[in-house]
Amino acid sequence: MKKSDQFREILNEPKERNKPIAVIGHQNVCPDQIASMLLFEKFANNNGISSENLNFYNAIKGIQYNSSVSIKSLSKLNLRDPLNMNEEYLIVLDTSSKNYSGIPKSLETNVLAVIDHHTSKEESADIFHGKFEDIRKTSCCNSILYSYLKESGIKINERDEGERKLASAMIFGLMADSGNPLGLINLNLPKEDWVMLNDVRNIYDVDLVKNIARSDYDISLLHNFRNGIFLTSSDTKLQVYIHSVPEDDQKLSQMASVANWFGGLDGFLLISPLPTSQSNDKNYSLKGRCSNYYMSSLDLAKEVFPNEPNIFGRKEMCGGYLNSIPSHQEIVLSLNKYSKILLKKN
Ligand SMILES: [Mn+2]
Repeated sequence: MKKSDQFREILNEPKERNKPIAVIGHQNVCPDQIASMLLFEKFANNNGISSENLNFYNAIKGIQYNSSVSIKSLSKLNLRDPLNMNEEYLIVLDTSSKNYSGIPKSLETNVLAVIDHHTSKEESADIFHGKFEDIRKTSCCNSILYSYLKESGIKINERDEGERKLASAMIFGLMADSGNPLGLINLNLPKEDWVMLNDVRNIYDVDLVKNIARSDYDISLLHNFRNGIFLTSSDTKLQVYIHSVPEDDQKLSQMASVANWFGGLDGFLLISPLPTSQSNDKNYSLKGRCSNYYMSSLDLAKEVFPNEPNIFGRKEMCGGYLNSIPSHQEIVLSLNKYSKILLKKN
């Protein structure tokens, strides 16, 4: 039985009982999640579930990308606070983590389906389980949702403006989640992503994507790197940059992404001193990025800073705080060590 058929079957109960379905993503809404929600809505509509019976939730604790805001404004999605959730049926998209989704504890057993592309997590009490689970190692979640539409013969209508915006959101989600604006030509992309990309590449609005991208893919941010120290591995493209002055948190995130993308790096760690107002025992802010399909920015950060307990994140992106930083020599040694692990995997 096809995944799309299994998923359709799961939706039958709320459909027949005419009950609302809560659709939840992860906190710090990202472009991929918005595209995934919109694709779910399209799939549900095509299967006799009206949008009035779909409630979308998102715990917005911060902004992951400027583009999330722009992508959200493309759609009519009304994102509610998960604290107000009370539906009998829940669909979780783009995360498998209870904490990261922010849903109330009392509703955890109401999960019908979990669809996610973050596969690295080990089994723990924090992981969602539902009657239907589709966790695949794709670059973005919206490619998985798109595969259900494709299997069901549901097309994106290029003559419809809303659908062109949807295609733009899908493309932007892939760009952001594949860790690179060049995600669109990344040969390591899994099959689902290629299929989606190939189907919508003539539909999405190039100018729109270009405009949205401008804020997050601003190459002039590279000028901010004039006042620090770069430490680099000898045999692969891994780099640590130690900035000399405190910066606004979102600026740091964008700097890390831009350096990683435009520097053509596999992995990049940016360390910046915290402003004295923010630092207690924590003295530095850390941002990690990677665009190599076979590595994890979180693993890299843990290799370079083995004794720091406050580093969190995932494959493409991690962050956290450091109490102290090792000597430059030690950092380079760690980078070289991780390079060797990486070379073996590749
Ligand atoms: Mn995603």
